[in-house]
Amino acid sequence: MTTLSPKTPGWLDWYADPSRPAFALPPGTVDTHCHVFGPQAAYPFAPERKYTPCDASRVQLFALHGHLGVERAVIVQATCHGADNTAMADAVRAAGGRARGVATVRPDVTDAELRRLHEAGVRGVRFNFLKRLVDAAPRDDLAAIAARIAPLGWHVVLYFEGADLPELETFFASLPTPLVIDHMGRPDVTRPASGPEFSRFLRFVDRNDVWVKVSCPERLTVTGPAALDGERHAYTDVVPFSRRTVEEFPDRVLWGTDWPHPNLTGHMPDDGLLVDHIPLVATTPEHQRKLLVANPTRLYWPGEGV
Ligand code: 0GY
Repeated sequence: MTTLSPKTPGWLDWYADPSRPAFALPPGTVDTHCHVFGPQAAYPFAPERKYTPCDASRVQLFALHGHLGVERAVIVQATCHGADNTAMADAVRAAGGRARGVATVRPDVTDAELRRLHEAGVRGVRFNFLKRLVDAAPRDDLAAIAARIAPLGWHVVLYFEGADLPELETFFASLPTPLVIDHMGRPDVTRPASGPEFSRFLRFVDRNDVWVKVSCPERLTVTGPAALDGERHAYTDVVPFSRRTVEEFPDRVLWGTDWPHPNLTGHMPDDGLLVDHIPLVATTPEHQRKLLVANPTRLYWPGEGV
């Protein structure tokens, strides 16, 4: 019998009983950023991982999506599984065409493995620059991976801290694929959304073939989930950043839950409240349709003609 590793001390489990959102997601809504963790007994975590999470299975993910009204998903490989994409790829296959995947691969990945991942529904790889999550990978390795996946029509998902963009952006601009940026490039939301740091980020988006996930208000917030106006409006300090992004790039923004919310230490969000955050960010039905349906469908299910 395999011994299961205990969770990282202080680990917060995902919210077991999310509220029903007041905002009705439009038909065809895609959650472009969610993960599965294990279950560990079936899909062991990677030895090089930096945290051990609770289990968060595909069955639990699909149940959450049913509850919220999400119809399709992009399941992003979580760092606790390293470059073993089995749990993610099995989840994508199990969704029967209603999910796509984003993998983690090493430079020595074989063509056969890339083909197998593509057949499962994988359409991108993720490059992660957060030292608390992964050891740094040589840029030559990342460039080599990008060159391998470009002919498949895949993209590169980038996860980095806003403060690191000046040092990374030349490298990002050299990559031969479309780019998808996680969580708005993690801005410091105590600074103004109209200030130089976030403006630089948006200039980078403007110059390049870049999509932006306006996701993770619960991770970026400093003020927290308090519903300041007595409505179901949480994480209001993040709104100026996400709203500016949606208004400047309505055709290149994506939304995601980030379920099961790895590594949050202060609080675990109610996923229903995260859905009710959307109309604060995309304030018109047209912007909501683009954010939730049209843009992710174009990126992950091209050919459907939305
Ligand atoms: C996220 C954010 C985090 C973690 C991971 O793969 C992961 O471990 O993505 C984080 O800790 O900020 O996007 O899920």
